[in-house]
Amino acid sequence: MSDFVFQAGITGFVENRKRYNEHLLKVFAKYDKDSSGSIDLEEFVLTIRDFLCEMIIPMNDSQIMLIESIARNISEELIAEMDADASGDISFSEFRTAIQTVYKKMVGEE
Ligand SMILES: [Ca+2]
Repeated sequence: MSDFVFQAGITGFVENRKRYNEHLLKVFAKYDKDSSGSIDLEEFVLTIRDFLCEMIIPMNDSQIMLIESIARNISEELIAEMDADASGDISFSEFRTAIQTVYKKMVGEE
């Protein structure tokens, strides 16, 4: 199920921006668990955890715990960075930027 996020990262680098946007809106809605229209820290931790699990594929519980802790660090950092109005959560456009930032870090592309 987390391949949604992974595909979002991949699709971000192809030409079809409209399709990417529609796809990412679905991802956003999926992780906006309380349908508040924004992603808060806990929702974002889940997003990033799934994203990392797609790319790294944990082999055991301690790796899963490590990924969760990394996901939390990344999420806190990114939300602080993206959240211009300090509301504690991120909008769709902030979310899109955040996903692309994580993806670029993971694949080492600029
Ligand atoms: Ca929410």
